[in-house]
Amino acid sequence: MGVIARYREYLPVGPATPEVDLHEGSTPLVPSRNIGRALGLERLFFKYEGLNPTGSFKDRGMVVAVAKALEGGSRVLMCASTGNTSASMAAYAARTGVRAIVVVPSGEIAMNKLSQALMYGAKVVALKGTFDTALDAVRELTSRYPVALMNSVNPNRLEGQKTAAFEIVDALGDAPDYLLLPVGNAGNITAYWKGFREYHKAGHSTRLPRMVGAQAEGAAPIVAGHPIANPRTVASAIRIGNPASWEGATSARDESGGLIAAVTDTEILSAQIRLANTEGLFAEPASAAPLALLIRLVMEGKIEKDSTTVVVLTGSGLKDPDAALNNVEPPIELDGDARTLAKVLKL
Ligand code: AN7
Repeated sequence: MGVIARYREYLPVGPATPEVDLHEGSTPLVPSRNIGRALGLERLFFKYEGLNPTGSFKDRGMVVAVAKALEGGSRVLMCASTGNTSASMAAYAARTGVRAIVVVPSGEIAMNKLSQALMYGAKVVALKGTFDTALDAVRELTSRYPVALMNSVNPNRLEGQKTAAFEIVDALGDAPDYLLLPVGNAGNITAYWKGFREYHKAGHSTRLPRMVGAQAEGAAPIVAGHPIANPRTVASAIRIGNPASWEGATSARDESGGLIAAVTDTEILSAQIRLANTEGLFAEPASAAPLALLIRLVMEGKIEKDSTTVVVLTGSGLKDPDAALNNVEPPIELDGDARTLAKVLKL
């Protein structure tokens, strides 16, 4: 079952909305076995969004946005992307038989995300500049031509993405105390906050979480309080200098009593390895940013040890293996038999 079927009553869909479904959503809320204990946190969970059909949380919003675009008669879909949005849009466009055009910042997106968009049959344009340049161009074109804008400025994207908050409440029986996630274009933090509030209002939870957003230090416009012209970070998914949902992010932060802070690339990569090494969860660098922030906040004594904390792992580590492989030992190259192998391995 996809998110439209599961949460239909909370979504802007009706009898005229076409059925679209890649079995997105229903991702596991994995309890931490090791990091939580090491940090002294009793209840730490990972929302494992890398298990969505195209490997990121984007599928939740895309399925709704594509269904609504089809309902409205669109035949051409377009987005700007740091990679995951384009992969997701291309998949749902392929499934429903409409054209997909994606504009990505040239040389700035992970190869595996690009391969997804190409394999699903999208027309891919690598535009010189940043994600923000690409989004400006896409916004202009979609306002002038009969082409549907599929970035998260499309409200149907956020409607679908809010279902992740519902799932967390359904799994825990209540909202967590803290919800940590990466912030790039800021759609997801906006969507989660909307989801938690709606579900609370519907009586499914007794409380609301504090929303904690992580940006990368070289791409932290919301933390800095102004747009960043040339965002820099190893976490290419969140290499964004002027988030479209800026206001949504700061409202989520302020209304929930949360915070948005920046972590360094070193902290991101070390959190990424720790997550893979000690939990068996391989997430892409952007997804490790909120874990890096959590580690810091715990050290600073800013998270109560008995709190229920959820870290959203927004995308699969398989999306961007290059970023990870720079930080692990390469394979041992060996020409030999079992005996030499045993010796090298010190068995
Ligand atoms: C893995 O694909 O912006 O703050 O164009 O791929 O809602 O933007 C991706 C963003 C976090 C940030 N984690 O979410 C795109 C794109 C992963 C991501 C984010 C993205 P938003």
